[in-house]
Amino acid sequence: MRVILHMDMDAFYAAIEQRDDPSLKGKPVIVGGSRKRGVVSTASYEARPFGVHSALPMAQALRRCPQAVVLPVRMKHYAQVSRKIMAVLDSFSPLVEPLSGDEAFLDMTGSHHLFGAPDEMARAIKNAVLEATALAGSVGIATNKFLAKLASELDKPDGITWVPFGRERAFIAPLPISKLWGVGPKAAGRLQELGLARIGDVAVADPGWLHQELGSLGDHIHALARATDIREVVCGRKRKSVGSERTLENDISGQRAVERHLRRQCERVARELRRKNLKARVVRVKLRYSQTFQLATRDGPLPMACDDSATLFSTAQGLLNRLEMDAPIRLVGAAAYDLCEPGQAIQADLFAQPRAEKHLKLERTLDKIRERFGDKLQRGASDED
Ligand code: TTP
Ligand code: MG
Repeated sequence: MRVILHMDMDAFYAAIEQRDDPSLKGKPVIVGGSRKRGVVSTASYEARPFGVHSALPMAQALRRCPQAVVLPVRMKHYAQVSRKIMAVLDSFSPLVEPLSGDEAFLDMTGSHHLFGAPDEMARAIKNAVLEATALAGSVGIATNKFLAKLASELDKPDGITWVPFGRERAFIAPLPISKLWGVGPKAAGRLQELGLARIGDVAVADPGWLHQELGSLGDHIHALARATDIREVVCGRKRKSVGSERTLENDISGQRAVERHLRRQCERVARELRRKNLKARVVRVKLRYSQTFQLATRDGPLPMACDDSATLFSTAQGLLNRLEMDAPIRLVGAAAYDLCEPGQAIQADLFAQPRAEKHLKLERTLDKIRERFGDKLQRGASDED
């Protein structure tokens, strides 16, 4: 049995600002873009009861909470703090997987000899981070990544939630389906229509019917609702990814334009995956806003380990719902994570859909053509990683 811990810092950017300027402590603080046209990056817990949250247009945030102190994003500074946090986490386990600047998974299996029971481990880690950075975070502990991440959100801020081993399914059953990894607002609406409101409803639903109604998303959420998630914490080494992004000559905005660029980046990522003979289980979307220079990212699980652009793009497209697209955007990117070699990707074969297979064949043929004749179309784009 594994012991997986997920730590996520509380109101990360805003908490750093409050730490650096004690006169802001206890006050509603919003970090984000300009007052007129920007979006909220995050809000301190004092601002949240007013309905202020990440990705909300700043103008709206200020109508909801006019007394808030608004501060610009100091990305370099936050990145420095993030490195400190990760260094502390590294001292607790050789298996630490940062997910973003303020959160990471730790595989603590077998560490009870060193740090005691899981809740004591969590307390020790929180204390060490607090000592090093004067910042608080929340921790979830469980037997897999999905549950640990879900748990870390349940008692925010400054909480520890331990999902009792062996009682995982009962623990998550009453939670709303939106807590399932990969279920955005669109998918949540579809699930509601099917009469599935809570995680427990999905767990007891017939898997054949779920697949029929939802395709591979049905398989995916059925596994999660039954508290199974076999993804490993990616060990010590740097988390591998394949990414492609492009800084645009002219700013764009609006869903259609973003999707056009995103599709192109997904094609490039898929091609690189195939070249390296890898498949991915997670896709990430990246947008950088022109006015604030802020980078926003969203991750989502792929319905199966894959290396075709159609699957990457359809999942990436779903993630856009959770990003601001009306503000001017200067960069669009996609990246693939949780990489594995095709042999490891048993799920891909189980759930492979004929259409994806056909499309993949076509993409492989195109790869060969590009190998022989070069790819004039791609000139000018910049790669990452
Ligand atoms: P989160 O961990 O999602 O949020 P948070 O740490 O501010 O608050 P919570 O206590 O709920 O965890 O994101 C970490 C940082 O990433 C956040 O402080 C600001 C940045 N961010 C954005 O810039 N845009 C976004 O849309 C989100 C969600 C986060
Ligand atoms: Mg956080």
